[in-house]
Amino acid sequence: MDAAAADRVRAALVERLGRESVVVSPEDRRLASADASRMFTDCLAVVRPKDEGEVVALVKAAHELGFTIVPRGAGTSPTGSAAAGAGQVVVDLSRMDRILAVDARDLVAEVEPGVLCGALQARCEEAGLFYPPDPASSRVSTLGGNVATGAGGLRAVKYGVTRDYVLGVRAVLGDGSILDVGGRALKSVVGYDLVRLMVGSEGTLGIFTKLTLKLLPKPESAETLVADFAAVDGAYRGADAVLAAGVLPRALEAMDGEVAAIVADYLGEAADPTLGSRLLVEVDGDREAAARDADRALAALKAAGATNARRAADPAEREKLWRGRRSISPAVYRASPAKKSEDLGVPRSKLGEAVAAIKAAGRAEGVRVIAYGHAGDANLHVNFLYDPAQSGAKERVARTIDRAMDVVLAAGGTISGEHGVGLKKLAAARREISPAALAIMRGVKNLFDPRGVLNPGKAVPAEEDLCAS
Ligand code: LAC
Ligand code: ZN
Repeated sequence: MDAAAADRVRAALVERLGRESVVVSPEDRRLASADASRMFTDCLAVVRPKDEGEVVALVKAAHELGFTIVPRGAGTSPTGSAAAGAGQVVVDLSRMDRILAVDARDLVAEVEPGVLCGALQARCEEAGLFYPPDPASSRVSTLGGNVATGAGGLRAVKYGVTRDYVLGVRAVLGDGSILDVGGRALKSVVGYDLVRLMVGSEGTLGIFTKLTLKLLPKPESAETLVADFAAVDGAYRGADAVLAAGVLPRALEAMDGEVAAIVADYLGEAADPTLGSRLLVEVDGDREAAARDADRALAALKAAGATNARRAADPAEREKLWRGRRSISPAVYRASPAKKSEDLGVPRSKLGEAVAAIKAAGRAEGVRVIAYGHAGDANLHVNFLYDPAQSGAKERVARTIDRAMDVVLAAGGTISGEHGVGLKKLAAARREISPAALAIMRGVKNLFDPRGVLNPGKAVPAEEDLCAS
């Protein structure tokens, strides 16, 4: 699309949707095109709809004016699910941010897609309720984005991931029609599970306009424990020991000592140079059950070799520990000129050896590899740090990542536990998804979005990619 055509599309969008909902300044376009993948070029325009009617009008305009649409929550996708480029209009759903209902008796919330995950969590807690999914980004990421990417997070080991809390979805499909599936019934087995299909579809099947989410009663009490180990794999052994002791914590988060040092530096705190690895554990339940589980977990951690295993001293320390955990991603960004991050999953029993094999691959290529992640669900975040100015560094990182994919796939794992495929992982996804499954996925895409206006080229490798393999 040349500059004159782009101007015509912008003018037509303003005419149809009004100045309040259409943003065309170069700065706004650049900001809305980027997500945490840092893969983007400037988009054509940004539409910030105030309601579903404007979303429908936008999809119809896409057909008539010839652009494609990139749905966007808060842009925290590390894989490029929300990255936009030339010829694309970003639909930023942040204005559709009403919590429509929090119903204690139905145990259900109804929200618009732009509600921040943390805002719903807080609202539920005020009402004695609990929305368990808790991506590390929950303070800034939106529920629409969480559902679109099938976000996981810090409490999955006990409570499951976002997918497990989505009861209903209302979405505008690629032809501008509305799909309204699921609802307030906590159980339903009627027809194919289209609700589940929409979860993790990364904006390629529909643009969410309303979500119905399941809630739980709020646990009375939660306790946070921290355990330090001299060995780099100590935290993984500690996580196993806690589960083997019959305790199911709501969080079981491991990090390398190196990662803890990077976070300490980021937060302006002192680092412990002797630390090999650290495990954060959070148990919850009624007061007595949480206290008993904390005691049992501490005993298991000490028996597994923790040099220091203790309860967070007070709510302030608890908050500090979790703030540190949530800061890992931004802290690592600051600690290295460049990083690639992978979000791998393996069967639980393979976690320690997978990390060791990936680090060995890094050493063989001279690439610094650091690891942290959700040890409870064996969902591993490995970061590959490098300096792009060094000749051959990118290639060495690419080879190390390829080797990491070999490791997890050979272990029966997955190339993404929670971040999705986006743009970044299309080649890797082709290694995991069978040709038969890919054909079905492409058929599904075609049913939901026959003319390919919704987030094209993301989430599911295209046919050309398949032929190229
Ligand atoms: C985390 C993000 C990167 O767990 O998934 O911090
Ligand atoms: Zn994570």
